[in-house]
Amino acid sequence: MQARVGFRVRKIPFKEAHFLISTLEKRAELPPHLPRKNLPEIAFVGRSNVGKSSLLNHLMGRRSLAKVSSTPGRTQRINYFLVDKALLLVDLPGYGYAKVKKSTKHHWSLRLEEYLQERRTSPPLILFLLDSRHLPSKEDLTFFEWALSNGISPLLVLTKTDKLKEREIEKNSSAILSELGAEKSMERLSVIHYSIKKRKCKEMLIEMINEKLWD
Ligand SMILES: Nc1nc2c(ncn2[C@@H]2O[C@H](COP(=O)(O)OP(=O)(O)O)[C@@H](O)[C@H]2O)c(=O)[nH]1
Ligand SMILES: [Mg+2]
Repeated sequence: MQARVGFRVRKIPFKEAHFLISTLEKRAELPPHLPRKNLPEIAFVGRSNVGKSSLLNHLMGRRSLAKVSSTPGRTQRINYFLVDKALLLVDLPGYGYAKVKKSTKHHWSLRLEEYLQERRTSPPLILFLLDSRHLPSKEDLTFFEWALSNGISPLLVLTKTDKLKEREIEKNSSAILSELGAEKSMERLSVIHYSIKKRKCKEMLIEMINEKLWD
């Protein structure tokens, strides 16, 4: 994935975003006015309520670009956003919300997999969100293994760190990484401790995304 202007790699500043399309379809037909085809994609993956939509809004400095729901499990659609006319952000349905009917849960995980397998660009940059207060769920572990075995090394975002004390963040972060078996894949894994209440998190994430996109 290279976006070069002359010989310089272009940095995406995450300044401007607009909603493109919301789809239940297996493969989204993106609107024809895209600047070009095969834009790099950044997908947000994680269980319902982990903070995917909040992160997307925080990153773009918008209050309600992606709908933030206090009722978990509401975002069933795949929502596409165009950023700086240079990449697509993809807000995927969350998985693993206990109160959802089993058939619906199955449907969601299937759709996540479909998106990942049928993506237009390869591979997408995946922001894998985990709540900094909890150990990964079984589904988190399954997803992580699946990603690694498909050659995708997600950028790990530990969310809601404002709810923890500094030393708890470190402690939980080690426990989460160890649970993921991340020692084995350490060199490929980037981790960020995130809070939508801290501005510097956003700037750090933008740096990390740009590094990942153009390395
Ligand atoms: N304190 C705090 N709350 C957060 C943070 N990120 C998300 N939340 C809250 O977590 C809930 C779920 O967020 P949402 O973005 O809808 O999660 P999604 O289901 O993964 O899209 C909302 O009530 C958010 O306000 C954070 O960094 N700090
Ligand atoms: Mg959401």
